[in-house]
Amino acid sequence: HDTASTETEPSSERSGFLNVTKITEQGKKVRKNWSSSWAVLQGSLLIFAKNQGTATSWFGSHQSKPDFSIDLRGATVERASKDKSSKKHVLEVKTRQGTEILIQSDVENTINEWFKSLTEAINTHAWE
Ligand code: I3S
Repeated sequence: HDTASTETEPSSERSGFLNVTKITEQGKKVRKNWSSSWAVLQGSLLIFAKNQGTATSWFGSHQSKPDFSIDLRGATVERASKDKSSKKHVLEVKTRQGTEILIQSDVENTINEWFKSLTEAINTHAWE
């Protein structure tokens, strides 16, 4: 799993820095812990790592390993309601495995673009 063809990548592929926190893990509420993370949307996977790495060298020795990844098959994404966070421009992603995360950026357009890409990825991979 060390190569990714750019030619075949759909338009839902996206990467960038986001603020992220888990709020639920396997159906259990966990304490929020916002951190800035490099996010990569690749197929049905949303991958988070502390530092930036390119999708193609993700697992290379000098690139940081992903902290965690989210399986988007059967997941949902929505704009988070105000009670989920006091921050602006927050998305909530819920997985079929019962993990919920919040992703946030102070740049509204960044979150709008992620919302589009995540929706597209979820729709594309929903029935896998
Ligand atoms: O949903 P909460 O509990 O209001 O989330 C806030 C807390 O996680 C807070 O940390 P403490 O657990 O030390 O109080 C964070 O600093 C805040 O950022 C969290 O709220 P926001 O509204 O920023 O998601």
